[in-house]
Amino acid sequence: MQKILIANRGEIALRIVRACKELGIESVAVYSEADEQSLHVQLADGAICIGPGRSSESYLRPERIIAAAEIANVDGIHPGYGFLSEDPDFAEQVESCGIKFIGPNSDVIRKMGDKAVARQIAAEAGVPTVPGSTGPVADDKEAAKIAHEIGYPVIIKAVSGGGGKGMRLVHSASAISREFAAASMEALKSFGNGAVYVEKFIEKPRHIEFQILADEHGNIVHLGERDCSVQRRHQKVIEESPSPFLTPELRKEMGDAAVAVARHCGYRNAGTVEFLVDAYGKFYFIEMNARIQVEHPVTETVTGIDLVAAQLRIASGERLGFAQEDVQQRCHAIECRVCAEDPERNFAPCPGEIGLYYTPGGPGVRVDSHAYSGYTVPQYYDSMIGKVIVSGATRQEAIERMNRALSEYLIGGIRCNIPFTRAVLMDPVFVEGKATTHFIEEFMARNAAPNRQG
Ligand code: MV4
Repeated sequence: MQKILIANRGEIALRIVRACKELGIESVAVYSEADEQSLHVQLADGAICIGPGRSSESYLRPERIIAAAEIANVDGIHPGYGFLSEDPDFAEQVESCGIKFIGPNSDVIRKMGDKAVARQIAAEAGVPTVPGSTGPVADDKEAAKIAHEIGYPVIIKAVSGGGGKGMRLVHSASAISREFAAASMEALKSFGNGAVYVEKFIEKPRHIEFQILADEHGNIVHLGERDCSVQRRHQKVIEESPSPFLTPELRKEMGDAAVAVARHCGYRNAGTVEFLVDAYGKFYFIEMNARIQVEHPVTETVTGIDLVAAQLRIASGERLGFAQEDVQQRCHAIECRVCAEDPERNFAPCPGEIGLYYTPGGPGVRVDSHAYSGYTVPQYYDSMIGKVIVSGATRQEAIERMNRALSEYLIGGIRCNIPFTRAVLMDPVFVEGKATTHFIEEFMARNAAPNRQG
């Protein structure tokens, strides 16, 4: 590959431009009218405007992106994350134009996009899944029957879901019909597909995901885990590796399971296998993400492997060039997402012009951000404006370094979540490595202003 188009914006578009420069690949950015001043446009070798600010009229339009790719005469398209990155129809159209889609093939994206099919693939690969339905459930009667068999509480999930939409927790038989209807309705509205499935609800799990890389010659390795338990409303806040919860034995077992899922579905390129881990250390496959993820720098920092460069090499047909035993977890890494949002106003997005802007540096600190002094955060997109990634010899050193780095990060003119994230970092439950997916909720309750009436 000599020239690629980047079908994304923001920090990930910039991250891909940087990988291209280091590999001697020409990069072409696409941008909306709201992103004309974005750093990814300025740093790419070329740039093509694909429409107005709203993503439904720009970054989510396959035909505009493919037209830009044909005009620029690129060899490949990197989709980044979000937008069209896991749209199997987009990947298929790209492939049919003779352009390399930098990701898995469209059939695999389609399979993994159906969470009930993904569950079946994992089960076939001999990987533990959460007890529940085999495939989608037809109606509330079937949901009630399965819930009765596995026992309450159960969780109803959208087949096309992810990110918590179309998901309902059900505590008893009396609520199952109502919640089945609600989940199905929400799924239909959000994804155009009302199909849902049922799983046993795992209480206070940890969300631990494994990064995998697969080349086009059958070589598959995992690059260890990321613990993403610190989430707020299904938005990750802090990610780290290694997980403070995993033992070497459990890590090996889960890593082998992740590779088995990837092998069984014929996965190519970079991907992530998500697990829930319960308090006893039992793990369950839940989903596979067929894309590069926001938190990929955590894995890059710990393993020393450049994941975006690996994606580009794999898409060019190169071999991985290393084996599982060559992958080492060399340090502890933590990532914090920096968002233009106001924690004091229920995390409302805060678009607007950044005034003063100073990014942290020093030993063991990486900042991936497209922001700069004078940059205006557009209203149309996700509020994430950057990520801080730190390394440390130990988890404690990484936490202290992150606190130091966040204290240096100055973002003027708009509200951001840095003070909130620092408070989370210093919370004893997080510091002790005991955070589950319920941690942020508990943290917010503990730190809420006391009720003065009482
Ligand atoms: C679960 C679960 C517990 N039991 N499934 C959330 C989004 C999607 N990626 C999967 N998710 C979960 N699935 C079973 N069977 C817990 C979560 C979950 C979660 C649930 C409630 C509140 C916050 C959460 C954060 C991460 C995962």
